[in-house]
Amino acid sequence: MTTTPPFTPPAPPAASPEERFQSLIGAGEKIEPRDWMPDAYRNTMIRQIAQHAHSEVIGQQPEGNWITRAPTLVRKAILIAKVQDEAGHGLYLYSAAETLGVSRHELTEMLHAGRQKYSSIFNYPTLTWADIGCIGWLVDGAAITNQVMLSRTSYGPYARAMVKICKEESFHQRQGYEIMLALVKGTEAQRAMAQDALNRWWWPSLVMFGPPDTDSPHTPESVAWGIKLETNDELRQRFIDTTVPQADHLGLTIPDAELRWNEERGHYDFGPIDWDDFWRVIRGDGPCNRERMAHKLAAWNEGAWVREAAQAHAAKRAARAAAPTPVSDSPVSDSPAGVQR
Ligand code: FAQ
Repeated sequence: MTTTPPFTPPAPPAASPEERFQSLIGAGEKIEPRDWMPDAYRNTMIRQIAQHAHSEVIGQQPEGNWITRAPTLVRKAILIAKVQDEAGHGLYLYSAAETLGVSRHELTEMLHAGRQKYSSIFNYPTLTWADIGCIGWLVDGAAITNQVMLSRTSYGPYARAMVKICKEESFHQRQGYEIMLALVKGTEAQRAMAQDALNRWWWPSLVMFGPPDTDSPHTPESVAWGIKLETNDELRQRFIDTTVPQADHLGLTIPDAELRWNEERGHYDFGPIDWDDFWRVIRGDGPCNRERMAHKLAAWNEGAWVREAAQAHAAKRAARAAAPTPVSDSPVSDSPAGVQR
């Protein structure tokens, strides 16, 4: 007697790497460094994470300018901690970019050669102490609005870096707002200083979100790939809606005569942004572009001996680790017991 073998349905054709990538994106799951990804996705992630890292590093300069002049010892300690946090953010972000197959050194060289950018916002001067308040309140405020969204972005290492960064940025935002609060409760001259800083930082903060969606070449693809979950204009609107009541609470006036609540839209309407100025700053012609890059390059060159020393130390440790285990009882290292040099 012959028995009919049980029916086995044919295996579905194996998903191609591209299909697997798309299905991960479609399911809202993360793309991890070892996953296949299209070259354009990899390049966009490298560009964006590197630009973000460079911004954190260059972003130390405007506030670093006030460390020696902070009005009290407590303010000085807080500012030093904040500037140090920004350096740390740069390091997490360079590490996230390195998972895409590019080294921090290469990225730094691309910045220095003008082949990568940093945020336009750091090309404005910090003229008074109120500017430090405005950087925390507005610049960190805008950064968080964007970064809370990026903590859900599709590239795993970038999304995870954002979680820690956002926690620190919200402390930064509050310390900036608290500086503004202290100033508006102060003398007439201090209130005027706070208003003057708001006048100068408001518009540059709005363009941190990038060009309008209609002029943003990367937005369509970045939305399709889950890199951006909201567009530049959507985030800019959210920032304005959140910040206007904060300015009202401070008793300060946002320098936009057309700013008013639109009941129908459920958002604030705002006046036209000077996009020519934005593109001019991005192309290198803002008030402080040259100064920022000159300072960055000087710090890089002056730090060459530190990098060389660290490399020599790493090479020495690696050579020691690779050396055969000594057979004699006598110690071979000149280090005190238990101390690694
Ligand atoms: N500045 O097509 P899109 C911080 C460029 S962190 C300079 O819209 P995308 C913390 C853009 O790269 C602040 N360039 O581009 C802190 C592209 O250039 P390409 C940094 C800008 O990438 C606080 C071209 O214009 N945050 O503040 C800017 O889809 C206090 C076309 O634009 C991040 O980097 C700009 N504002 O969207 C530190 C967040 N906007 O390709 C110290 C991560 C656009 O021609 C003190 N980045 N461009 O070379 C992002 O979310 C996105 O990259 C956008 C731009 C939203 C910035």
